[in-house]
Amino acid sequence: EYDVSKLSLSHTARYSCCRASPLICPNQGLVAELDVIRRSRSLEGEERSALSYQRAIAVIKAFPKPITAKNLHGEVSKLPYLGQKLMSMIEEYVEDGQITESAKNRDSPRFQALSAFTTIYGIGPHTARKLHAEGMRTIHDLEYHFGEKETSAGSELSSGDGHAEDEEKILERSIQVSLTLRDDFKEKILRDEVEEMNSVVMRELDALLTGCTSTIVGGYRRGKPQSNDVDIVITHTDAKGGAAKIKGLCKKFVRRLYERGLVTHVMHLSSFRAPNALRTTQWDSLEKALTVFILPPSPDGCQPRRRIHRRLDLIFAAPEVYWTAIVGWTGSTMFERDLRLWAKERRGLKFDSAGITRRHDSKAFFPKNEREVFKLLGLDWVPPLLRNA
Ligand code: TTP
Ligand code: MN
Ligand code: MN
Ligand code: MN
Repeated sequence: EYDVSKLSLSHTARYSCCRASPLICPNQGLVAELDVIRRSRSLEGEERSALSYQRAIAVIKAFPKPITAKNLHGEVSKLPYLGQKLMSMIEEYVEDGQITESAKNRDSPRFQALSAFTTIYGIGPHTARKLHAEGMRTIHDLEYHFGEKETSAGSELSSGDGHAEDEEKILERSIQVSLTLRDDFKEKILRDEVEEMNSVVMRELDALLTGCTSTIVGGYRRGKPQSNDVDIVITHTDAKGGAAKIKGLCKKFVRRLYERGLVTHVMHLSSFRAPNALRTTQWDSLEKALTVFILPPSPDGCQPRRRIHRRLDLIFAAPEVYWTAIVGWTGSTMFERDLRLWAKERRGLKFDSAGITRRHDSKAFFPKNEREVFKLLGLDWVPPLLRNA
């Protein structure tokens, strides 16, 4: 579909959305080592420091050859975001194949406990630290702690008044569900199953409303052989009347999937919200459902399927914002962050999964395909497989 050598991307660019970042890079070991330190900083709530490491890691991911003693003090030292401290760590890695600080973090019981806690969907660094401070050290401690409270699987579906549920409650239910299903959630999802889940979802949707179409986004679209969840952006093919048809569809559809036993839990269901209702900057105003999905038994019955609970994220976009939603949900997180930053700092535009707007007069733009999104942002095209910053 594209010829990498013809892309005018530069690995020395400061924004990761201007670089080519493959899934597997020539310095994978170094990346893994630095990522331990990044995770440790993030778990401790040192977000600025974590972001510095993430930027350095992203630059290394885009560096097209192995880092050695030969290029370390030349080319490598000139890359952006590699300050003195990072350079000495990279030097240590080049010499010894490991970094003292990474080893120190890896061996820390606190790091291990916080890491284990955050594998549970719904537990972020803040909650992990809080639970640790309350004396919890293992997943079993969490089970005991959260086990006492009752849980209701689909209560978001039954509250019909449209009031957003208390965020703390949403979080708590997510944690309870993830704890219960953690053995299933540990199992990676292969590409075949991702595609099958998309087919089943779209077949069900077609029975509710014809003319919808979808794109599988997230890590799958970036070429990951195994995913932790499945992310699907959905729109309607009717360019004119599609927006009206999409409105309210998310909730109706998830209720249907729930009734049919395909969705077993709803972690979170959001409709259009007031712009400030949710402070987390990464969230957009699209209708979306974060669910737990399970494939039906195979239709012919002769090949019994391993039926495992899977995390499934459904995002509904009106036709005019379909492509911005796809770009916004393809990731990676670092790529998305720099896309927004680039749009703001260099173009005076606000990029969001729910649309692109000009900052000074709020004029909205509606790109008709993915290449147009990049063109509008004044960026060279970056194929999804090279967005693994
Ligand atoms: P994820 O599903 O969290 O991650 P992933 O698909 O890259 O990898 P995997 O599922 O295998 O772990 O997020 C998918 C994309 O969705 C992410 O790259 C950006 C977007 N996203 C948001 O815009 N806001 C969010 O809060 C989250 C979690 C993701
Ligand atoms: Mn995903
Ligand atoms: Mn997801
Ligand atoms: Mn199960």
